[in-house]
Amino acid sequence: MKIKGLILVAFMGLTAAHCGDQGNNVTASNGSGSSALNHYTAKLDWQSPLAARTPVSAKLTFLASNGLPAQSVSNIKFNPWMPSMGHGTSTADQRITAVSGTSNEFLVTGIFFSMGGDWEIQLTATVDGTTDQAAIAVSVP
Ligand SMILES: [Cu+2]
Repeated sequence: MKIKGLILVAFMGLTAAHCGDQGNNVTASNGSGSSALNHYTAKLDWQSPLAARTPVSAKLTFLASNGLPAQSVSNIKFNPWMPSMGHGTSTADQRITAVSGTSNEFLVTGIFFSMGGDWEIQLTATVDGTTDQAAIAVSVP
């Protein structure tokens, strides 16, 4: 499932230039998504301006259905997917680490969008004992 449609990313040219295109006023598009069973809500806070072909990081926060912080979260799968084109991207450099002192916050580093456009993060996680999926829309400039 996770590697379905995975495309191999050409690593040439990965050190993409500073485009320096400040004129766009592009800000990180933070977002959230509810799980399919409404068992949890996942919120994404991008830690830096979103960009294609450059590793980016996000804080991922899980709330229980009552809006309170989830008490336990495990088995997180974080899969960037581009619905309009039916492909994912490399997740080889992704790392998910728990934010210490919390039960429901994680830092996801090394997220690599292989191209700009409309993506979604397809999440799977076991939250307070129940495994469920959520999707969070992401617009990558
Ligand atoms: Cu695409």
